[in-house]
Amino acid sequence: MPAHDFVSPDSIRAQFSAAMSLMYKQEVPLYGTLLALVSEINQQVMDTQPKVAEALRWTGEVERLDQERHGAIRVGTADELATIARLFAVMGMAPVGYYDLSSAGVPVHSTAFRAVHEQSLHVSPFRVFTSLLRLELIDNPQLRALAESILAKRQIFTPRVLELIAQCERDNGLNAADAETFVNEALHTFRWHHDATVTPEEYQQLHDQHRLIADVVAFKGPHINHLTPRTLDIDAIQRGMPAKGIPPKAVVEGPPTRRHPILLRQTSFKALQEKVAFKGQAGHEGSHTARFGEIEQRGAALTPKGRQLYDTLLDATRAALGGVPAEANADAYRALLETQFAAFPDDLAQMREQGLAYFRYFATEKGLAAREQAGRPTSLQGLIDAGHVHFEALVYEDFLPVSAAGIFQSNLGDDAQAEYGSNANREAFEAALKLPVQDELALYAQSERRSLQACAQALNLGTL
Ligand code: OOG
Ligand code: NI
Repeated sequence: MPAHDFVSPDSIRAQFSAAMSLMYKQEVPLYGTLLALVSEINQQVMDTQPKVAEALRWTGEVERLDQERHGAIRVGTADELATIARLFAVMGMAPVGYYDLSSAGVPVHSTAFRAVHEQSLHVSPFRVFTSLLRLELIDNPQLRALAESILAKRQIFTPRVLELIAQCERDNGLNAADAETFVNEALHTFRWHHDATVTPEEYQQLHDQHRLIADVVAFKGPHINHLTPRTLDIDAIQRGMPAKGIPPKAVVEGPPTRRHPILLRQTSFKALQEKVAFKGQAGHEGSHTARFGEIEQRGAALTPKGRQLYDTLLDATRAALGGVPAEANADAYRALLETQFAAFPDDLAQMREQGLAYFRYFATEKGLAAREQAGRPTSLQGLIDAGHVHFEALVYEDFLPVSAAGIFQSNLGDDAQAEYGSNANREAFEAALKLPVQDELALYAQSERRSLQACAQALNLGTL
């Protein structure tokens, strides 16, 4: 089949993202309520904050905002992870970043599957935070063996999706009809299953070890556990949730409110109690809590220097609070966060001059009009000062689950704190994945570089 009959991976991802959102809306009606609130608030921000709206127009984020989602799944075995990677590759998603969550008391390590090029992200920024269970961190050999034997028996992919993945790898693409089938078949892997694969006793054993282990092992597949839309004002969301009958967690995770947001701020509502049918228990139902709602606001991607400053200020805030942020100390936490983060400049020019964030550069009308003029500025700073080049922060496309461990804890229940120490093992993760994970910082730097090259070309300059 000629290549021009193939659907682009970006378009398959866009289709899949829309299909996933529709499925989740049916599975979790509260998610639909949340989407309505997010879209209401985003519209308000676009209407009342012209500077924010203008920045989003420069970067093109205004066009992707409505479809922007991240999902999260947890798989049980190395084979499942490697096949998930092949499935996501059909949709142009690659593993980016390595996250060790054992340090946050969760026995998994993770990556984020996402598009890596800004043009692809523009078409569909859909991401899936994907965790692999680490049974090797469980020091109960019987339980480990039980979990392994249960996981060895399940197949989380439909036969047809496996065929289509292989076909896509062989032919280097899928035509429109196959792409549509692929999307529908792939969706099955992420569905919620009311029927557990274990008896109530087995479920209890798994659950007693860690709630997350039961969530991964006791079901037919890695149901999507949340699907998160992007808001332009998470404080307004946090305030607006109770009126919609959605109780939010006590504090928003991440940096404080700023004029120029950085990284990621997230809030969530508690996991739902789901009815579950266990094996050998006809007619009776148990329950399981796994799925929750999350909302996020995204800001500038930080350089290593910016990230270090962020981490230092967040640590100082936690130290000053002298405890975990919760309902009782939420106001004190917010005040401390504000105070500490006064040391992080809230001005794009300063953030750029101090090398704290990554940026995107654009040739302006004025710059284009002056491109033949003798004596015009040719250095980046000169062009910026003369208004020939405009810049905006590059948006953070990744995650902060360890520093936002509050999301995990509030959803696992406060009784579920576990200690695994710090057990980062990227090599083992990549061996399971059968791929290296990409370095997110290198991707931001490349994107910044490409925008500078495009500017130089548009302005008829050698390099910038
Ligand atoms: C993943 C949590 C990570 C985020 O937004 O940081 C995540 C999980 O609970 O499986 O989605
Ligand atoms: Ni999330």
